[in-house]
Amino acid sequence: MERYFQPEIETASREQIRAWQDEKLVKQVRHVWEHVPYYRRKMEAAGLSPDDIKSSDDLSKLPFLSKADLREAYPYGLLGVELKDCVRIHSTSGTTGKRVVAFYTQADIDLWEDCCARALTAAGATKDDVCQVSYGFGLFTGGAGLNGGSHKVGCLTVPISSGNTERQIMFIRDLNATVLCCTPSYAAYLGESMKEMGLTPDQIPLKAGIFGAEAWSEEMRRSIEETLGIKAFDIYGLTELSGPGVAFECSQQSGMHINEDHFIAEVIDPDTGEPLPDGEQGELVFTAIDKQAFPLLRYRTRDICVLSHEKCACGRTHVKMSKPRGRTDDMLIIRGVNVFPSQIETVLLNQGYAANYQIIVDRVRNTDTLDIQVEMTPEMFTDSMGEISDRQKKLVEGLRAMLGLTAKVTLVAPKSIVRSEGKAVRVIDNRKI
Ligand code: DLL
Repeated sequence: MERYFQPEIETASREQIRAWQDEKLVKQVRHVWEHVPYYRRKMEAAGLSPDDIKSSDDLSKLPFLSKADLREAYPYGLLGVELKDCVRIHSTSGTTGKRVVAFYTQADIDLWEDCCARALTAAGATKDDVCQVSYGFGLFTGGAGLNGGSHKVGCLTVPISSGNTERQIMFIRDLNATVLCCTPSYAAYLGESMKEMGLTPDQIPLKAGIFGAEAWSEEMRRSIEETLGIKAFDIYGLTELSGPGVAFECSQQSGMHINEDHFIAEVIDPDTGEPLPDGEQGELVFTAIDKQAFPLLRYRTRDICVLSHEKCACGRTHVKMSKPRGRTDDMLIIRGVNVFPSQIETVLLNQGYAANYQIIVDRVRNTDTLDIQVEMTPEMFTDSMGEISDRQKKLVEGLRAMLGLTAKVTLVAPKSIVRSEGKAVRVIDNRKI
């Protein structure tokens, strides 16, 4: 039987959802106009005042916000409340190594945790469950979001964070964890490790998984479900909008319901900015109509997907988004960590290399790998293995500091990386996702 965390909201009529959105949007626009000078200037430049926004029909008049705006306004420029009313930040890495910082009031955290509780409940979790939260805790939103949601549902929560696979498996078995929250690649890795230990799906107590923060295919879903003996649910979100739980999968596993009482979703043509109808693929744009501390209007996610208002058999009435089918920018997500090629380039240039490099990403035994081939300059070129190995080590360290990830670095001879006549292809992504 389908369970809802907030049935009156999750199964509300379309008219009711629309009425909430209209009312909240008008209020939010006025709030932003009065409290966020950065956005007010954008509205003024577009010749708009809050009186021009009378309902969600007027949404497309509002100017977009992009990651570039967030960087420009860093750190406090988009705050919608006084700093003393904020209780937490989370953060995500940015192209220049400068992070985007998102702020939360207590009400924002409550709202976000409700969204995560909806996701957990849709995956079948109840207060009888033991929920192991194996997303990272800290500035990353995965751990905190699902941890809060799990508390709201009343599960016995295991805030183990990511890593230390042996301990993960020990807790799953000893505490009879029934729900697992982590990135899909980590779920696959845990599954593989348990298989190697000789555990069959019926010896693994897990029954459901809530996996997101990176792209994953239906094939990967099936393989995780088989190895762990679970049903695997997708969850979507981004730091700028709170974190996980902006959208989540229900029992139908065919797209993610967007929490439309808090977020208005649009799909736009990334080139023209024109809103597109249901079923057409474009860039996902969100307007946060309830958030206080970081009230982003028409935020361009760069995620490419399709929206559908088709009736869902689960009974939920909120619009569904397809799995994101890629991004409009060059951001890579490697083991759940956002990586921009420009960050890698910064490290190389800082250590005296030229911008002749190639980034090769793959997925080996369900774990993302990051290999970087870097050309030595003619001045650096040497036959001494010791010298080369020292240089490689220094690059690995610099990259770890910048990205928070371990990469494999191979130094190659000058002029051995193919030069491009047009745009340089720096990234070769061999992952089948
Ligand atoms: O990844 C929040 C999150 C944590 C979502 C845990 C789900 C589970 P960021 O680090 O800010 O936030 O990265 C956001 O990750 O714009 C997408 O490109 C990508 N992404 C998130 N969820 C999915 C998903 C978190 N289910 C960026 N499928 C987003 C594909 C996803 N991509």
